[in-house]
Amino acid sequence: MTVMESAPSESDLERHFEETIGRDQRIEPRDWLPEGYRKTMIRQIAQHAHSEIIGMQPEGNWITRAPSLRRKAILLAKVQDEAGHGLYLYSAAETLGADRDELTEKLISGRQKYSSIFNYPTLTFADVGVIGWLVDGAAICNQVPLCRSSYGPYARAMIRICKEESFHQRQGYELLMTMMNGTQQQRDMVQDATNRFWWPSLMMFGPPDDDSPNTAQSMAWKIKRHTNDELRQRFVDMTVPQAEALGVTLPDPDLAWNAERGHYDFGRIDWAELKQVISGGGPCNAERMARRRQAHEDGAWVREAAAEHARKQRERAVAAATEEVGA
Ligand code: BYC
Repeated sequence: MTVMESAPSESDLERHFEETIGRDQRIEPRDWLPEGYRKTMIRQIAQHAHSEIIGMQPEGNWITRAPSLRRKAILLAKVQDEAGHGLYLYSAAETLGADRDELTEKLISGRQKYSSIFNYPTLTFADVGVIGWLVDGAAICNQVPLCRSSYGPYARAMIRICKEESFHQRQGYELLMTMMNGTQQQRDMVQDATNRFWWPSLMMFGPPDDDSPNTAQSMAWKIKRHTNDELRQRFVDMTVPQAEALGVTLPDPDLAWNAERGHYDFGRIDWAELKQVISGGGPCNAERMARRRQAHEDGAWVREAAAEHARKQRERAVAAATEEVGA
């Protein structure tokens, strides 16, 4: 006589989930997971994917006007990497049951967010360098700990993304070094771009911890490994010496080494500005969304052709199978 094993109860599954997290092991797509975890993970991964895709716009703006073939090749490669990051991330969200079309629909209808930083204009080629240095630098700070995030497909995607981000950061810094060794006009461009991007880069880490509704639960689930303020501080500490080596001034008169804390103190961030940009009122929100919508519409024929191709393939496979059975 065989003994039928009874299906695990919801509380067994929940205990198993909590124990997996507690042991610092990964949650995989085959595992049971609480609905809240699934929703949080989809929210974060989708926002991250959208950020990569929208993030192609500000720099893409300079591809046709890059000052040399070398700079153009580098910039093209970087922007293509960002498309790739978006695609890995959408795939990671699909392992949680999210539908990619739906995610795109939510982005273009404004129901899902993307990073605030991409709502600022890129006015000169120095912005390309500063985005590499500060924006990708902030992204690395935020994303290296996500390689240890509890959701397996996200954490693994992040390993490759971080390697590529590190190339992005270096190309930005190298471009700025070159400009700083150039003419006074070039140095002024770098300083101006730094002035415009410094504070928005600090905002990329999200609201302060006491105003961050998702941090506590995401830390408990080990989705996030550090709080927003911890990572922001790490970024400031890392960047100040880089600014000194570059010879630019960070636009914050309160920036000062605090020997007691072992960290740099910095000035007050304008959180009203972050709120405004997140809620659609930043300098380029409308432009970024209009461009993304247009790209989606322009791509309709590709989606239709791919769907038609898949339909024909299926039809042929069914016909071949029927023939085989009949033979
Ligand atoms: N912009 O409770 P909180 C890149 C939202 S791509 C917009 O702290 P959480 C690159 C937040 O979503 C960089 N929204 O949230 C690409 C939440 O809203 P909902 C993208 C923001 O999730 C191309 C609400 O505010 N990186 O590097 O615990 C070229 C409350 O916040 C922002 C990622 O996506 C913001 N800055 O923490 C170059 C990294 N900040 O959803 C470079 C992955 C907060 O509740 N994401 N919000 O309506 C994360 O690490 C976390 O999601 C965050 C926010 C730290 C961003």
